[in-house]
Amino acid sequence: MKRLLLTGAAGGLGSAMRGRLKDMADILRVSDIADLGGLAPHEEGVICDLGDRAAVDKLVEGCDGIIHLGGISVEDKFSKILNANLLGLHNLYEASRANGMPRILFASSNHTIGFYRQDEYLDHNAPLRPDGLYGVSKCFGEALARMYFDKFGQETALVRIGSCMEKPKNHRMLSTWMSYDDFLSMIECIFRVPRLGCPVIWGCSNNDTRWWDNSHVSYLGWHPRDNAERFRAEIEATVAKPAPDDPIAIYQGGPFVRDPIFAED
Ligand code: NAI
Ligand code: 15L
Repeated sequence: MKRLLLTGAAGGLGSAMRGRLKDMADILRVSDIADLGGLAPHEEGVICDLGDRAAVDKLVEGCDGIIHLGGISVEDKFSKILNANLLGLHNLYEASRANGMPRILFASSNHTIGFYRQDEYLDHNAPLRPDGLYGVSKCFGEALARMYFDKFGQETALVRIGSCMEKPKNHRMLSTWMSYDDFLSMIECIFRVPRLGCPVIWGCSNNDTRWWDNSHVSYLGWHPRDNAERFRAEIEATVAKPAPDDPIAIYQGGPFVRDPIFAED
């Protein structure tokens, strides 16, 4: 494709994926509210607050695909979540509708279903059970995307990312981890498949102890290759195992289930 937009490009995942996306498009438009650092020759940078409707309209103009990672990525005050994850999503979808509806990858989260137990195996039909306001905002994003698909035909991959980082950091992430390589191959499949629709895709590697069933999206041809199991010995040697009655060890959302509702200033 000619121009691919990556929001949240200054964040943890955005920074890790930015270079890896080089061959996906002639131009990678990287965007964030935070400093984007130096730009590679194939990149163009746009500083933009997702809550700013006019700025998001301009941001999306001329893009043939969107990887939407931008937003609040952990539990926070509702006002912050409201601006970035609710208003921001609405702005993005309206901008997309006005600009030819490029295919979107929406970075949803396992925190849409964080209150399921770790001994439950879920498919995409499992009712939502968010574990905080952050998780609720991702449920909103999924519902908004679905509505734009049903009403207008806007295609979106609703990627419920588990834990996408260099390597798993604790026992829970042996189930939820997704490697950067597997995320990249998923992105390639999402933008290559002739008809995407608006599927939920569980974002985890081929972990022995994964909790999620992706068989409904076999048409994507995505075959995650990594397996967190190779880090088990290291985790067991270096990270204290939570007690079995600790919510971290009980619920799929792990520590997020214990977060309070943060007070506004
Ligand atoms: P991050 O917090 O490191 O990056 C998010 C980026 O969004 C930041 O650079 C931030 O400046 C930007 N942002 C925040 N508010 C903004 C606004 N109003 N306007 C424009 N940009 C704004 O998070 P991370 O880990 O890189 O995650 C990326 C996305 O993937 C997030 O949407 C997150 O919810 C989602 N996700 C990530 C997971 C992971 O394991 N890294 C797991 C599940 C979901
Ligand atoms: C998320 O949704 C967060 O954005 C990320 O920081 C991780 O904590 C991840 O979930 C997780 O559950 O490990």
